[in-house]
Amino acid sequence: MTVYMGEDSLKFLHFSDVHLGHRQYNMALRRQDMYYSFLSTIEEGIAADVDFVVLCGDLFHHKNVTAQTLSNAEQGLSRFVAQDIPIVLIQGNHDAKLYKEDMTWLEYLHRKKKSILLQADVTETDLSFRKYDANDPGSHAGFVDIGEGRIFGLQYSGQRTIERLQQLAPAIQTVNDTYGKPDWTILLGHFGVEGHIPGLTGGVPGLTLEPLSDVIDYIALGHLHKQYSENNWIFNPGSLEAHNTREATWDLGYYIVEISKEKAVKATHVFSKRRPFYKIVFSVDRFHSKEELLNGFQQKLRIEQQFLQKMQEKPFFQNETGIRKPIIDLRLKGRLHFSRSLLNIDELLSLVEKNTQAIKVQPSDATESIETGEVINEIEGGRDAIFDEDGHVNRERLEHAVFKMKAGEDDRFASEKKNIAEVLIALKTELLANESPEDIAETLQKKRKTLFPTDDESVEEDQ
Ligand SMILES: [Mn+2]
Repeated sequence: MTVYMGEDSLKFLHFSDVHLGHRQYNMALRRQDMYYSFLSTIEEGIAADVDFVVLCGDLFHHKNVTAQTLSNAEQGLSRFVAQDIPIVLIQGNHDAKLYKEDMTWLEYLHRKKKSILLQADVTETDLSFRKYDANDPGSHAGFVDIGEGRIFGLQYSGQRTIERLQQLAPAIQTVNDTYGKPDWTILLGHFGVEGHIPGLTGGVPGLTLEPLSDVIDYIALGHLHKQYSENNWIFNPGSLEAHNTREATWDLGYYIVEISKEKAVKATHVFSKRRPFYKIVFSVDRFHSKEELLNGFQQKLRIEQQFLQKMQEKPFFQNETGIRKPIIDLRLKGRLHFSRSLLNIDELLSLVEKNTQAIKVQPSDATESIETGEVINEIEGGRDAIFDEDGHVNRERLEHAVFKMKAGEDDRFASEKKNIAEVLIALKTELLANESPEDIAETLQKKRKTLFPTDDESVEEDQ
């Protein structure tokens, strides 16, 4: 592969978290959506005339990649290869291998020269980078020189991320001493930086990256599915598609980045092409019978349809055929004034489907009724502990209270019920962030050791 370098600046595409093969809601259509966002990003990168591409982890969603998914990955990457555009990538937490003795699909693609896989060689105490050799690619390289610049890659490192980040600056210095200092340097990483997603655990404090400021000009990240950047230096583009309703409310996409000869970085974030998610919040407070509620719901749908249409018309929510059918998040809230047994959610769902052409409607029932009232009375602090100033249920508080109540019911845990509730919430957050089972287990083990230091630990030896 050769690289064309512009006269005064170079341009690259930075994207991440493609999650090819994710059949969200068990739907083939959602898997196609992941592929579509990948292909359209590639096409847009090529149209922008980029010199090279960096992909910061989670190309694949599952470790057991199917033939269809691998074929999709190869077809996408081949478009860059056909244009002589090098694509440099790293391993994310989703790109793991199926068996210990196996190789990852990223290694397979590297050996086939479809892309260049970067990862540091690590031992218990040390970290180093090997130079990429196109004549002998091996399973991976540590860094690659492109034009006058250099790209380093750090694979997903889970609980060891901070430790490895601390080893980076000296390892990069060693490479620069051996091979000469390049004009510009990019680091690829798959980890989150603290402070960008409320409630997220396991992020790296921004300060950890400070020592890299002398040796790195652009930190290209992936992992958190939300766009953020810091100091025109750290950049996270977000995933290409939304993998849950919360992500759907975030800015998602990719960066087109220009670096001038003077190393001035100009990164432009572009929304990726994805399916619209639309949220309908319906309050049941005003209705005193099922019939009233159904009428009110139909009125509500007529209004929401107009807003939905405006959303669907945004260019990044369209595909080559135009408007795309949405995914709808239907949230019911408020106090129900008639028996819950009369509230037929399926009936509401089919009304939504009929009126919006949604490919999927996800209900969430947050209504309060006679039944939930009983649970709330049992909770320490009662209503005041659960409802906010406006009288709405505060989900986090309710969750915390229920976890605390459940832990308190068991004599072994009663004395630590508040801490246990916090551990459960931390585990839930990690689960929802798609952390690997190994990492979640590690968090649990750590917390358990802190809370119950005298426990028998033999169970932990079980792999
Ligand atoms: Mn991801």
